[in-house]
Amino acid sequence: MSITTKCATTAHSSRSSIYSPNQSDLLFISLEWSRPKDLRIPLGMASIEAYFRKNQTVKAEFQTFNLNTPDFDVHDVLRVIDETQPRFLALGAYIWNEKYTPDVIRWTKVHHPEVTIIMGGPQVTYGDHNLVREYPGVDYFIRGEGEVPFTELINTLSRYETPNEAFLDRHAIYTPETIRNGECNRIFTVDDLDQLESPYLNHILPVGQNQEFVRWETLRRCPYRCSFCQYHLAGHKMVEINHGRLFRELEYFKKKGVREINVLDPIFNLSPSHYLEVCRKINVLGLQSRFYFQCRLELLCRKDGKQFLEFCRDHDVWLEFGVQTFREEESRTIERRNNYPKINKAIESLHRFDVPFDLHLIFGLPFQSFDDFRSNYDKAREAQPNGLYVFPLNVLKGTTLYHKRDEWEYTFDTEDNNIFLKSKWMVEREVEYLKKVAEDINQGSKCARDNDSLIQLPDLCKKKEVINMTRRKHGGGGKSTTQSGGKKGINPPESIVTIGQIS
Ligand code: B12
Ligand code: SF4
Repeated sequence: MSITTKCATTAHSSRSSIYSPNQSDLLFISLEWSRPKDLRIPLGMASIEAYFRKNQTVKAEFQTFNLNTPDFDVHDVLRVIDETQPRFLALGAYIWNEKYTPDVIRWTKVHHPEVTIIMGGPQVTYGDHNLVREYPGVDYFIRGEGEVPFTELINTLSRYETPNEAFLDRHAIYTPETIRNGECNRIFTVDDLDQLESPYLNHILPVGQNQEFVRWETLRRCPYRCSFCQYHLAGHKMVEINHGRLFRELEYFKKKGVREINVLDPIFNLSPSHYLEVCRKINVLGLQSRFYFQCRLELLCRKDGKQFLEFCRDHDVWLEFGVQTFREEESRTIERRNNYPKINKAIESLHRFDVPFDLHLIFGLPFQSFDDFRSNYDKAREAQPNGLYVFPLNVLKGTTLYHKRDEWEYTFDTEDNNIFLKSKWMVEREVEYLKKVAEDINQGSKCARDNDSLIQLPDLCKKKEVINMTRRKHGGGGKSTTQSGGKKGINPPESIVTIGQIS
């Protein structure tokens, strides 16, 4: 994407060198990807805003733009920057806004060179010395959890002080200069989550009466180290939000009659002293909301598992399990180390306790051929989940898998969340077919959940059929011309298969 003419009129607006007191010193922009039921403000930005508002020294404006709405236009973002003329511009970098952020930065530096640009979010947290090349024009990169370092940095800069080396180092803040000097190792994590503010209780995230859906966190970080996932890189020590805050948030959700609460914790059922307390509070409050928890199947086999399953059975709970693969070799390669005997036992318990659950699979993992994925899929079906969600592999920056991308011959689409296009073990046609089928499966699972019906999971075509199907459609071998980072040569998925063709 390149930003060209449309903003030309505003782009040349004159800019006073004397800073107007009516302007915001800080403009924080979030280019967001959200689901239809989501609150319009993402939790990451809201958490930063809640902390910032308590500790701020400058006038600030936080704005969200939703990328997946038909009327999204990047020129609206530029217009806001132009109109606000902030002293500091903050941007959250997520994989879904990768195709806009570098251009927004470039445009800002050309039209408002005096603006100090500060950037954070997962694309920065998991980036390395290449950040300078990837986002030219950024003045400060903040790696990690942004609430504290961001607020401290703005407060320092607003006093017209230059942050010293020790300050930058303590907060894992990097300038292009420090990165060029070879420093970019630390990621900031909040040891004591008590110092953060609740974006719900502070009304940064406005919750309406009978709110349909909220996302909620009770802890941060993950002790596992799956090689495709960025999440674990920030450190393995899981930290919980104190129960006092969590319980007040639950009481607030109850008062508001929130209908669905999606818990973001990577693994909710990790620490019994934490999660069973949260369950106990839900029970005591008599909360009627539907809860979604992401859990690990093996942990259901521990002593506390039975208590949790009873809780789930007696409340409106839906469990989600990212098994990702049923094959030992893949599990080992991705360092996930699934324990299949325990997984089978846990699945049996879920059925025995009549707890609804979804399984999640990834296709495109290392050492996974098309037929290997078919066998994973069949095993997942045998488990008779209430929903099955199938996702293509994202080759995410900073992960072990990303570092091995050449060895494993991954190509991926940098314009589309780094979704893989092929690997050493799967060819383009197979990937395209699976992407199309995955859409149908995921949609079917969602419909079944919403309508309280049973999901019908289709059989997957055999490898030979997929190849023949594409030959018929394209009249020949259809040699792929796909390149890493581009979309050229990819046939649209519609040409591969329609749901009617799945037998
Ligand atoms: C909720 C969620 C979603 C929601 C987003 C809805 C929403 N509006 O929030 C949905 C379901 C749509 C989604 C989709 C996807 N997601 Co998602 N998602 C998450 C999840 C589970 C929680 C995000 C969250 O709210 N976290 C809590 C807040 C407090 O943390 P945070 O957002 O990271 O923000 C902190 C820091 O990043 C930083 N920060 C953030 N912004 C800024 C800005 C500045 C200036 C500064 C200084 C700091 C800063 O400070 C914040 C506070 O500490 C995370 C995993 C996780 N547990 O974090 C994955 C995650 C964000 N998703 C990820 C991915 C890969 C995806 C998908 C591409 C594919 C997939 N398999 O899920 C799709 C993309 C959508 C699309 N089709 O284009 C990756 C992100 C990778 C990346 N580099 O951006 C994550 C990290 C999971 C992972 N596997 O590693 N996702
Ligand atoms: S995939 Fe899940 S379990 Fe694995 S490291 Fe990421 S958050 Fe943790």
